[in-house]
Amino acid sequence: MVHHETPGRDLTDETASPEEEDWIERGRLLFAGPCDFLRGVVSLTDIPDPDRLEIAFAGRSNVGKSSLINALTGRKTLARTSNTPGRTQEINYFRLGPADGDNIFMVDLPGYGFAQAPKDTVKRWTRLVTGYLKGRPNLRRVFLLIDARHGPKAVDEEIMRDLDIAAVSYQAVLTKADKIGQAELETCIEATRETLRKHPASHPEIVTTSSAKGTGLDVLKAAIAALAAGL
Ligand SMILES: Nc1nc2c(ncn2[C@@H]2O[C@H](COP(=O)(O)OP(=O)(O)OP(=O)(O)O)[C@@H](O)[C@H]2O)c(=O)[nH]1
Ligand SMILES: [Mg+2]
Repeated sequence: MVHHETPGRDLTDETASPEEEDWIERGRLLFAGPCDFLRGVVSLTDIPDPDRLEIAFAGRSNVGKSSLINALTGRKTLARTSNTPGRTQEINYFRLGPADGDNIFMVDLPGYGFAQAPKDTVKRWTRLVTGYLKGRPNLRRVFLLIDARHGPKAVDEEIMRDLDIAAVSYQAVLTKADKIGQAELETCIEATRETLRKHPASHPEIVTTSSAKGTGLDVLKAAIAALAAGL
């Protein structure tokens, strides 16, 4: 599938190829179907069996992981969100697709890099998240969320290094694009591209999103549908 990085470009417009349009439609259907919360995991010993394909949303605390899951599924309260960083404290498992048919695990991770939390808490979350990211055999892709206002930070690069070493594929997703102008957005895309160049396991295409405005959701859904189809 060919993606384009033009900010805010809608792949359903006249420049989308029939193949792209097909994936957009498959993504729409996938996310129009059931998505159920399965369980929150606080210890890797409680993690579900890796018996199906899995994708995960990772990123710094408050970047918008849970909001993006809600926006993708069109359900405002599926994943809990908050203004206060550190909202998600567990590895939350969602089943995307019918319970009795083909489905995948979609995972909402606790954020990393939350400096204000107590040291022990930060350690526990970091251990949980990095342990998960390095040791999940069915993890097909990590969507690494980056706040479009700030661009990639040192902690994001640490996670990228972990994923490179573990050979886990990941793709950068810029969030909160509604909060900045076009020029700032382009600067952020360029900075992100520059960072990704240094990281072999990264997917070269960057998806720009806004959960608030719905920007880029169709592109992300299409990418997930393609992964779910085994591509
Ligand atoms: N304007 C705007 N605000 C957003 C967007 N996405 C998330 N937010 C806000 O950002 C804050 C954090 O969102 P969450 O989805 O809870 O972030 P998170 O990454 O899950 O945070 P943790 O669970 O703490 O790691 C909330 O106040 C959201 O309303 C967006 O696309 N646009
Ligand atoms: Mg969250």
